[in-house]
Amino acid sequence: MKTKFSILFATIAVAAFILTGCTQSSPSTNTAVPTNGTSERVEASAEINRTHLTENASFAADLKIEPSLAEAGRENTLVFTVKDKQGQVEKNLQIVHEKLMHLLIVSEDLAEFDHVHPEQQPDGTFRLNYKFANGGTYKLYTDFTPQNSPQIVNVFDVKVGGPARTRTPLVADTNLSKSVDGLTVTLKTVQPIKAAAGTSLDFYITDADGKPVTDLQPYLGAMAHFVVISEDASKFLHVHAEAGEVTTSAGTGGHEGHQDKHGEMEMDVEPDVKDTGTPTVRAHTEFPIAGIYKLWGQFQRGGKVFTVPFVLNITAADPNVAGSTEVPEDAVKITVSSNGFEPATVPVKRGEPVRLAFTRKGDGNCGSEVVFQKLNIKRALPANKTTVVELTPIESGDLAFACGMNMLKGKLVVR
Ligand SMILES: [Cu+2]
Repeated sequence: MKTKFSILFATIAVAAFILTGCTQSSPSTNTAVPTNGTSERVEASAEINRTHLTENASFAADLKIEPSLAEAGRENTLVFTVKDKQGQVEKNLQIVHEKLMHLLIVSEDLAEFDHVHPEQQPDGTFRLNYKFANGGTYKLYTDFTPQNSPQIVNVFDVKVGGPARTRTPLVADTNLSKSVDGLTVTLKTVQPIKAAAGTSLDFYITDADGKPVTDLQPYLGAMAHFVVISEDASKFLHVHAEAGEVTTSAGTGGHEGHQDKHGEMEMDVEPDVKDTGTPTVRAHTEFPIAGIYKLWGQFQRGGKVFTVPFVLNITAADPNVAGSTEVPEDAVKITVSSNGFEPATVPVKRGEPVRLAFTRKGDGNCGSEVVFQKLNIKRALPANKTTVVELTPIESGDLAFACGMNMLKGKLVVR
């Protein structure tokens, strides 16, 4: 559910999750750094551009680099200071997923990715010694939650001095199966993924022997972490998943129960590691606009963090979403009227993504929304329009759906 396209957004689990035994060090999870392909040198710049990804925030971080210019290949100290609107240092931040501050560092071309955690100092500043791999511009997304505040994301553009590498073009993956250090993560989703339509992303994780992984460990208090950044780096999503519970957060404009309404993109994550035939981790999300996005999934197993990147091409929103009566060719067409859902029983294949096109005839019925309780999917059904719901049934049996008042009922029969 998007709100405004013009503003940036961020999302994260809002509930503070305090663990006393949290990891002390912040192991760098930098993904394979592309090798330097040119000898061209980038000159560092002292100018650090900051963009707010949170609307109407009462707090903002600033960033200073010590020594004054960031230089590749050596330790630079990143110093973040969170301040209120009066410019006072705000020390009182909430611990969210074991950390007071999360920092995502990506190169401008999204080829390099790192998820690290600056440490708070007695003076309230957050410091981290960090070595950039190459010269060039990096985007630093800092993510923190002051007391009595929604989660806040600021992004900083830092021009790092040093030898540049060749820009890595961002090309959508044709193979959605990725192997990283013996772990294979396969993303299964409807193709193509359409903007402005809910979609599920199912991640199947197998080990080197091809066996489903059932022993993922919580990483920073979550079963999986997802970071999604649009090609132009203007859209950012950071999600922490809780075992057995759907989480999402700040910056989202959607479901009830979310505490903040500032953003434009959301992702719910449900871990499911019980059955071999089911995805290891599932995420429901909605990409706000068409374009190329890079997604990094982070999973922990055997004490090691695996960072697995995907590049997704999100195609333009279906015209039906905007209200035409056309529906995608491959969709199952379901009408909603005072007679209920027609058809009310829809056979679907287990593990196969399916599109359901709900056309609501008139507003003289209670079908103003459709709810798949079990999947935590709820979509508005405007009158005389067609709304497409995409999902992948993962369990055999009946998968019920109903109108928001639970009066009109239907089911998918999953085989
Ligand atoms: Cu983090």
